[in-house]
Amino acid sequence: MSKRKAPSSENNHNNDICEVLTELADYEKNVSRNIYKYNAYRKAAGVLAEHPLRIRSGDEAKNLSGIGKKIAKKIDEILSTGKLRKLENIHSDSKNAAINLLTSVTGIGPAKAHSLVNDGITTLEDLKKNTDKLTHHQLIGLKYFEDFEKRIPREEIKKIEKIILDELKNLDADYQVTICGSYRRGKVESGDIDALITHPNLTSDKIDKKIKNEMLTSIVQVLEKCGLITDTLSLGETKFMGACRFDSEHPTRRIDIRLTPHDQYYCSILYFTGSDMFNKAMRAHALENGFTLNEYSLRPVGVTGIPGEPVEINSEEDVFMCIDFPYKKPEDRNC
Ligand code: 8GT
Ligand code: MN
Ligand code: MN
Repeated sequence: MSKRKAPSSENNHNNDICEVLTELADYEKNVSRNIYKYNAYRKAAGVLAEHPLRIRSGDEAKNLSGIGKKIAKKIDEILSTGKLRKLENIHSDSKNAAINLLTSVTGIGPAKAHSLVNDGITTLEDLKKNTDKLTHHQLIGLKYFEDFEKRIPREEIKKIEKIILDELKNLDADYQVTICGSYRRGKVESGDIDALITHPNLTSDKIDKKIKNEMLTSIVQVLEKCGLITDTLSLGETKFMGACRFDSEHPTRRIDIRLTPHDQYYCSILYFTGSDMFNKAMRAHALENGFTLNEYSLRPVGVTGIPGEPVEINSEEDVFMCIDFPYKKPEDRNC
């Protein structure tokens, strides 16, 4: 994943309000560490971003799902004054600013950021002087901080996609690769590259952790050898997080690679395409229709509440159809 951002600003009639709510969400996540409030602000921002009209008052906003009294009041303040005192106060607190900066380094979460700030470490310069306090992941995050902040143009991801396709074809012609995330949703720029890979020989009924890990390791090795992958943040059984670079003229980019069983490929594609808010809405819809959906499978939930055997899924459309949810193309999943 990449660090969360505000909902898309393209065609968003309530962009200014969404930006404020997203900043409040980040504050709740990183500083207050209140995930409940974080989710509430993100949900409100998502609903407003999708609303086809400009909201004129808090009262009007309250008619939308996910917007209650407190957020409505904030919307009124933003509409009448163009700003929000609560956010101004948050901005004027230097501890908040430090936590925000530190959590924008990949690998540094809210808890680590708090402990660093308590140790008096508040800037990137401070971090560079205290590398003994950082994990390997955090050190790489610091090393490429400026590069990782840059958005990746679609054209560059296309070229990187081609390299991955060509290299894997040489390794084994049966590999299938899909670049998911915001790229698959048609965005002109992305925060990172999310590559999903499967192979017909890899099925969930004969999962062999060792074989899976060997497969992922050999994929990473091939991509290192050709010069694409430059650093490893973490390498697990099915998930690689790292850094890559098209060539020395381009910045170093964040790349996530996941290896998924063939029979779970479409549920995984759906999940990793996102957006995360679209996924939330789709999962909720699935539950209302008696199914539980995750990155692996779609399963019916009986009266007992215990999920049954996974439904056979051969396309993304299958998932939409099973839960009676109107199909949306990846480009229409940007909420
Ligand atoms: P981006 O351009 O900022 O990278 O936007 P993105 O491609 O939509 O976001 P991402 O963070 O790269 O996540 C891509 C998908 O991965 C999301 O749709 C989400 O379902 C899934 N995802 C992960 N890990 C995590 C995580 O830790 N948190 C969240 N919220 N989503 C995650 O794979
Ligand atoms: Mn990602
Ligand atoms: Mn992404």
